[in-house]
Amino acid sequence: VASPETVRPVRGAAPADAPDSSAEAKKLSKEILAELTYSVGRTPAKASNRDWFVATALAVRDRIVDRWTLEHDPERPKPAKRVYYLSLEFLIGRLLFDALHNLGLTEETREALAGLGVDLDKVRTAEPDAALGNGGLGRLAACFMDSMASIGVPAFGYGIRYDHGLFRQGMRDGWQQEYPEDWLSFGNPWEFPHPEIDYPIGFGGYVEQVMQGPEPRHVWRPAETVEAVAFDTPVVGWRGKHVNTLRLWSARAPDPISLDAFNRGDYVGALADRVRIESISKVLYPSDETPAGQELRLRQEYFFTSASLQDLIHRHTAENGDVRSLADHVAIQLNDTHPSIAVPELMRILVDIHGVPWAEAWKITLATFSYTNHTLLPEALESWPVPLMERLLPRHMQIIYLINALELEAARERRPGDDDLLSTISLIDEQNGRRVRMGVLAFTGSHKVNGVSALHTELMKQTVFRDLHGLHPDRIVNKTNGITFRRWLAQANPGLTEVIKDAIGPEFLDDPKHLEKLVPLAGDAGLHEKITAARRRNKIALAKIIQERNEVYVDPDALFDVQIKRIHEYKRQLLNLLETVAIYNAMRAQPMRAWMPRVKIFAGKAAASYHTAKLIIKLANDIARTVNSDPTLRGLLKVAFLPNYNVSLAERIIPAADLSEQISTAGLEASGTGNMKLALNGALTIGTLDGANVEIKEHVGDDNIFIFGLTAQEVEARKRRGYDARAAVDASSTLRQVLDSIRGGVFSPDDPNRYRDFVDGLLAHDTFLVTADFDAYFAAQRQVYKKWRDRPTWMKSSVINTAKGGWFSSDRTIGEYAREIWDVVPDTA
Ligand code: B1H
Repeated sequence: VASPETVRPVRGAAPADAPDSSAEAKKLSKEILAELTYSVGRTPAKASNRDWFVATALAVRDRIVDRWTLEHDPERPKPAKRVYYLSLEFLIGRLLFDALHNLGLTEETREALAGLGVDLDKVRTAEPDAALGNGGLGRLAACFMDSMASIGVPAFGYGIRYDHGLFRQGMRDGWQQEYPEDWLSFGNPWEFPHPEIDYPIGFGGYVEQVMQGPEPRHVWRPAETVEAVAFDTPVVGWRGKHVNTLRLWSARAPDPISLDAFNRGDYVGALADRVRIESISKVLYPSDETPAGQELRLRQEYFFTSASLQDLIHRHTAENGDVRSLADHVAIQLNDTHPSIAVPELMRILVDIHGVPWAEAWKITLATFSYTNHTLLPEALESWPVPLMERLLPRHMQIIYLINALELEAARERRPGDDDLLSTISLIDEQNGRRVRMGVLAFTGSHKVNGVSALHTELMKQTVFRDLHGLHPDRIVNKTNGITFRRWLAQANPGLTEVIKDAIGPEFLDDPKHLEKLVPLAGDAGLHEKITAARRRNKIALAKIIQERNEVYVDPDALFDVQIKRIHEYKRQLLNLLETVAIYNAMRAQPMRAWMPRVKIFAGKAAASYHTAKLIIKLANDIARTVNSDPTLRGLLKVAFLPNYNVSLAERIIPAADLSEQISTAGLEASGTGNMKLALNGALTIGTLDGANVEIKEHVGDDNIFIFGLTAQEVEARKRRGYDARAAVDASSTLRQVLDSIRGGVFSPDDPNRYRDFVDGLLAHDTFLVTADFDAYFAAQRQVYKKWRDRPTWMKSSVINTAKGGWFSSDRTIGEYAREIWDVVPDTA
C-alpha cells in the first residue's frame, strides 16, 4: 500500500504508485486526490477523515452531476409531468453510501482510498447525519426521494434547509438533555447553493381591491418580505439511471443590515431585523405528532410552500407557456398538513396574479394537489387561530373563507338540514376559539387523500374524515408505506445481503420481489448457519457500541430485543419496560433456572417539552442501572438505552436485532416503517394489530410473527365503556408486583418517590391501555422464548420475514402513487 505522503496528486494522471487496481478505482483515486488538493486545500499527509470524506463526496458528486445535467439538458424532451413532494421534513442521514451504492462504486471507492492509505469505513462515519426530520414522516420522505429517482419518476423534493436539524440527545443521570445539532458546521459537499434562485415571501400587511377593467382584483401588500434562496442536492437513483433534485429553501433578509441603526451606534439593533427574518430556516421543530402551534412554525410552513409554488409555476410557464395547463404537467403531494397553506396560495397565484377565474382556478387546484395523512391522534391535527392567520396571511384568510362558503353551500344542497355535517366539514373550527383546520383544508383542496396503511386508511374513513368521506367517497385511497431496500438492506446489512446473493442470485437488488426465492430455502440448515454467522457479526458490532456508549457488556449470543422509535406514550415503551421488570422479578425469585440470555435495547428521542416521555427515558435508564448491576442475574438480562437515536444508529441496530417491538395501542400508529426495516433484516415482530403490522402479518403468515393484544375495535369498545386500570391490575399479580416495585422506588433508591405520581396516574387514566394489554404481551413474550429455544424454527421464520419483505419496498409504494394519484408513468427503462 502506498504511503499517502508519497502520492502526488496530478490532474489527468493516475498516481504512479497506486496498487494494481481496476481502471475505475485508479480513476477515482486520481479524482479524490485532485479534490483533496484543489477543493479542500489539504495534502494527504495532513488530511483528516473529514477532509477525505469531503474529497470523496466531491469526486462522487461529479459523476452524479454529469447525469443530472444530462437529464436537464434543454435539448432533451421535457418530462410530460413532474411530481413535487412538499415536506417540512427530510430525514436523509448520511449520503455517501447512498450515492456509492446507487452508482455501483462502493468497492472501487474502497479500493481507491485503500490505495491512498485511507479506510472507507472511517471516511463514511466522518459524514454528519442530515437530520432534517423528527421520525417516520421525515424518513418516509427520504425513502420516497430514493425510490422516485430509482423507478424514474421525474420529481423535486421541496423543504427547508434548517441550519440546525433535530437536536442531539445527551444523557445526564439518565435524563434526556437536548443539545443543538450542527450538521453544516464543516460545510456540506452534496449541496449546490443557488443564491440567484430566490423568491420573495410576504408576511402581514393588508389586501387592496384595485380595478383593472370592470373586474376588481385583490392585491396583497405584505408588510414584510423574506427571500427564499435555493440549495440543491442531486438525488441519484439505483444504477445511476435518474437524478432528481432535493431543493431546500433558506431564508435571507432583503437588507443585510440596517444602516440607520448602525450609524446611530446601535450595532445590535442594526442586525436585529435580519436575525428575526432569517430565524425562519434556523431550526427544525422537534415535535413529533404534536404540532408546535407557534407563529414561527406557521411562518416556516408558508415560507417553504410559497417558494416552492413560485418555483414550480415559473418552471411550468417557462416550459409550457400557460399557467392554466398546470395540472397536466404538475402533481403536488402534500406530506401531511404542514404544507396545506399551498391550497389558498395556489388559488391566490392563479386568481390574483394570473387572472384565472375562480371556478377554473379551483379545478386546477384540485387536480394538482393530493394530501397524505399520517396520524389520527386528535392532538396532532394542525389548526391555526383565525386572528393569527388574519394578521400573518390576510389574503389567504379571505380565500379560505371563500372556499369554505362555496363548499358549505355545495354540501347544504346535497344534504339539506344536516347542520352537524356542516360543522364537521367546515374549514373553521368554531368550538375552540375559531381556528382554521388544516386537515380539512388539505382534504378539500385535493383530488386524492391517502392514509399510510390499510387499517389507518379505514379508520380515516370512519373517524376524522367520516363526513368528508361521505361527500367525496372516491377521494380517500390507501398507500401503505414502504422503505428503500437499497439503504435498509444492501447498505446497512452487507453481510446478510451477500448471503442472500449466494443463495438466490443478485436479481433482488433490482426487484425485491425476487426475495421470495428464499421461501423454499427457509428451512435450509446451511442457509441458517450463514445468516446466523452474518447476524452474529452485526451483533458483535452493536455490542461494541453498547460497550462504548453505555459501558455495559452484552452477550452477542443473547436474544437482542429491540424497540427503537420516538418516545411516545401511544408507542408504549412503558409496556416493554413493565415486562422487563416482570422478568427481572422472576429471575431474582429463581436465579438458578436456565434463563435464556436476553438484551433489551431501547433508543429514541422525546420532544423537549414532553415530560412524560422524558420520564419514561429516565425509567428505562433507572431500570437498566438496577438490572445491569445485579449479580444474581449472572448477566442473563441486560438493558441498554442507547442515546442519540438517528438514522446512522438505526443502520447499526436493525441488522443486529432478533426481535422487533411494534407494540402501540391498536388504532394509533398510522403505519410504522421501522417495523418493515426490522422484518426485512430478519427480526421477528412482536406486535399489536396496528398500522402496517397488520399487513406484515398477512405477508409473513401467523406462524412467523407474534401478535397480541386488543384490536383497534376492541380498544374503541373498552374506551367507550370506560376502562378501569385498577381492576386489570388487581387481576394480575405479576403486573401488581411490577407496578408496586416501580412505585415504591426499587429502581430509584436515590429518589424513592420519583415514579409515584406516574404510576398513580396510570392507574387512574390508562389512556393507552398499557395495563389492559400487559398479560397478553407477557404471554406473547413467553412464546418468543419458546421459539428462540428451537433455533431452526426461529431461523425459518426469520428467513420468511426477509423473503416476504419485498412488498414493503418504497418502490412499490411510489409506483402506486404514480399510477393512482399522480397519473405519471415511471420511466424504468
Ligand atoms: C407520523 C407525524 C408527525 N405521523 C406532526 N404524524 C409533526 C406529525 O412536527 N410535527 O408537527 C411531525 C410528525 N409523524 C408518522 O408517520 C406516523 O406516526 C407513523 O406511523 C408513520 O409510519 C409515519 C410515516 O407515514
